[in-house]
Amino acid sequence: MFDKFRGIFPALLTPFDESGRVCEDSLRRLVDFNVKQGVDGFYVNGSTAEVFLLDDGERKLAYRTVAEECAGRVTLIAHVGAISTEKAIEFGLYAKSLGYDAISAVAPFYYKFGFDQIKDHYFAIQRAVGLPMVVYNFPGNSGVNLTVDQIGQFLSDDGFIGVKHTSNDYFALQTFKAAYPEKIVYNGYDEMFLCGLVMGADGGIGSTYNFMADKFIRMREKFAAGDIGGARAEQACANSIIRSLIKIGVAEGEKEVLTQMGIPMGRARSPYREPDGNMRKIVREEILPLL
Ligand code: MN9
Repeated sequence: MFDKFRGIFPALLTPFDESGRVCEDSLRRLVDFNVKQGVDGFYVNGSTAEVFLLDDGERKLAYRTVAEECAGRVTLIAHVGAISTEKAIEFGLYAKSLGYDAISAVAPFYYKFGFDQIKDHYFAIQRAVGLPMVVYNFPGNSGVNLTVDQIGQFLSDDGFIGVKHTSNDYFALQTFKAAYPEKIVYNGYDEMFLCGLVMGADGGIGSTYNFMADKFIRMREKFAAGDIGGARAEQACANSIIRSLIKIGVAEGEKEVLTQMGIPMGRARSPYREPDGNMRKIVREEILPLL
């Protein structure tokens, strides 16, 4: 019943033009390029989109542009996460009006809310918006550490269809799958996608998929066919690229990769760094040859 939520979902980047505004044309090209690669859907306005560096109008423009360009070709998940419950609901209702299939939200961060407050936040968003919700578990960046039992309190509810698990804790990932086999578990760290598959993930939501979804699609196919050596080779190639990205900054580097591939992405917003000669050289010499 959740089939359309399985598979490879790029967490779309947000392209900017030379004056720093959201570039609709590049966003459309990025969407189209990925649909043609065979992705199963998109995760829109997630961490990779620099979502907390966008204003409300920019965020809505991205939801709208992606929905228009996709025109029903693939599944769409809108990340609506915000510290404010009201804001998250506003984004969720907007995404719903555009035909999105599901919403997702990172836990409200910075103010160190207790679990009761976090739980109320999620349920209020899901109930008000009325779309299926994917919990975004990203303790490394949000600073919010939810226990497996706490995440289970969401997964046991019909309004919640799964979890995007961006964590090294693969025991937790397997525990979600064991307790809620019908729900969708997305692997979050691309460099460990194969670990996620081994432990039962139904797919992945990732940033590097923006420019190398084909490797992750093949990894998943090879794993499903029992070709573990082949799947490991795909992961190894992806990881050589990710190691180079980490040297230059993942957010900055991913934009430079796509720019050099012919889809201009602009620079990541400050405080992210502007691309310099070294960044461009690493992308050109270490990353592009492996794509
Ligand atoms: O959500 C992404 N995390 C961030 C997942 O963007 C912070 C990942 O796709 C990582 O960017 C990727 C590289 O570390 O695994």
